[in-house]
Amino acid sequence: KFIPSKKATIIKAPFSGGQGKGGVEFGPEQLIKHGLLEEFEELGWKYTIADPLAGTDLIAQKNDPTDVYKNCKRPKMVSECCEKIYHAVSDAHAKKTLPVTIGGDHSIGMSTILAFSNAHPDGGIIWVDAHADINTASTTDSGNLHGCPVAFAMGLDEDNWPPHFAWLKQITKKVKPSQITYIGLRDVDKPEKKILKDLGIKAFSMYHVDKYGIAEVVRQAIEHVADGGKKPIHVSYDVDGIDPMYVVATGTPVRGGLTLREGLFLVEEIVNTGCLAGLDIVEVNPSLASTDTHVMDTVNTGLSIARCALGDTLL
Ligand code: B3U
Ligand code: MN
Ligand code: MN
Repeated sequence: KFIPSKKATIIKAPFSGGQGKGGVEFGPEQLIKHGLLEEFEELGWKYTIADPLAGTDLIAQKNDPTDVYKNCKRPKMVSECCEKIYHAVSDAHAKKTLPVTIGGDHSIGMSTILAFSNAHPDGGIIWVDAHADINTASTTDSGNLHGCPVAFAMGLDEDNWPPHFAWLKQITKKVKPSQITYIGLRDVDKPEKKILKDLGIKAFSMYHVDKYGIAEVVRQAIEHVADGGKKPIHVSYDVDGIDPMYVVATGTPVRGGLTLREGLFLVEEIVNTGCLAGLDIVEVNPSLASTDTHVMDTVNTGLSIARCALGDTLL
């Protein structure tokens, strides 16, 4: 409905500055090496590739010990890279293509959902994750900004933002709490729970998936953010939403997650509405597996998410 042309922009985001571990910057190249582009071709999608971080010295920036602000780690690096990604995703929307942003860590979600909601002010966001990623600059305990992208995209606690985020402050149309819902939560910090409650953000934890079943949870999620399938939907998919038995190679695995089929079914169901208008696949970290099989389990999960999003599996 919203991307009738089957045209996509694949945005590479080999970014790891939002958390401490190395390796997540290899996510995009691993997914491409193992067949991401061929999937688009086989399924009849035209695509162009954007590489907004090309030419950025990511290694030097990640190792810069001076890049801290209060408790926030690498705010300058995160801000500069996220600004570039914001523009790349906005361009993809302006060209009426489906932006598919391949991470990298999830801090870049601040850019993708903000670009989406500026392109589609009535659109809805479904954030699939074990974590709520809604810590503010003040509440983050770890200081890792991949735990904060939703708060930044909503403009929460702006007064305490590191000064580097001036570009983001200038974007006046922020993501509204009513625009987003979560699926898969099971590791939410105490201050995050308060934020979710205070702002009335609808969230489906693993408890809800167990109690109502994934089909009902996805139905309610689509109902909540997209009027049951009348508005564009952006899916920000952190692969750690799926259980570590399928996705080992990710930075912060949490047991008790979605089965592989639940994790794919929810994408299929969203695609079935014809409303998918933006996708992120993040937190694939091939360096965090002890065997090649584990790397491939995780990479293949990312590839399966993409295949479902492109409409392969509905027959
Ligand atoms: N909420 C914790 C943990 C976390 C968030 N996102 C991930 N981990 N991947 C934090 O660091 O903010
Ligand atoms: Mn997560
Ligand atoms: Mn996340």
